[in-house]
Amino acid sequence: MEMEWEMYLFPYAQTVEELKIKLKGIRKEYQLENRHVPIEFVTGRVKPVDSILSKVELRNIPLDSIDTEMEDIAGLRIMCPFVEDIYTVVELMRKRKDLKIVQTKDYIKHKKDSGYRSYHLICEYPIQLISGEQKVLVEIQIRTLSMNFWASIEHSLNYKYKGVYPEEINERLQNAAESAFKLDEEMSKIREQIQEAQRSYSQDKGKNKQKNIKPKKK
Ligand code: 0O2
Ligand code: 0O2
Repeated sequence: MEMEWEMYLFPYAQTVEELKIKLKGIRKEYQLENRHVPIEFVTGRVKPVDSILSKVELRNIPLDSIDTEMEDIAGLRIMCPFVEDIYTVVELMRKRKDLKIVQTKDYIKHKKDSGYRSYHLICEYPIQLISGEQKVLVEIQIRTLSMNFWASIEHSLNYKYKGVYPEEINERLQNAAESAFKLDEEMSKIREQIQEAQRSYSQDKGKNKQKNIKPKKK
């Protein structure tokens, strides 16, 4: 990569690294507390220069305003086990004091025409440079494993067909997106039933026990 690009993209690379550590920290905290972990894994990337340049051309973005016009130069992706977890993670993000959400896109309640589902947060993240603070725009995509499976494959096909699919493939992709979402719904139902079964089991256990001494949490 040319030195100038590397310097220009440094704040974005720093943002991705910092946020990856922080988001993985959330995962660890849930694990330590023995609670259901709403994050399966986190990935991040800085948009490659050639992708930035193609988007600049496609959208007619002036080169001197890509820092405000292009929201996904820094990109984080959070994969969740269940659809409900996505909204838990969104709430966690809202409460954070180290970033500011400037836009939300709920492509789960309003899926895209392609069949794409995910929840996107566009955030402003302040990083500390030797020259002072810089606010960096970052896109955080939050999705289930199933949504990720569909999007990864569709994305690689998109590369081949440049977004214009033959009608039959288009239809199959739409069907596959619906099947992926049905899988999410089915998994959520199974989870609810298990939780219910666990609740009634622990209630029964509680009745039979005379003493149930546990250290109190502060
Ligand atoms: P990257 O590429 O920068 O994201 P740790 O060992 O604690 O640092 P973690 O996440 O607990 O990391 O380890 P794990 O779960 O073995 O994952 C290893 C790497 O693979 C992690 O990336 C995960 O983000 C990534 N990963 C795990 N499962 C999947 C998957 O199903 N699909 C994809 N695409 N990636 C996955 P790193 O190490 O943070 O690097
Ligand atoms: P990459 O890095 O190749 O993934 P808008 O102007 O708001 O309507 P915009 O700015 O394109 O639309 O943003 P959008 O659609 O909210 O989100 C952009 C990113 O979401 C894309 O990045 C993809 O990562 C993902 N995405 C959106 N739609 C689809 C889709 O139909 N299929 C797949 N696989 N991913 C999708 P880029 O720009 O493609 O870059």
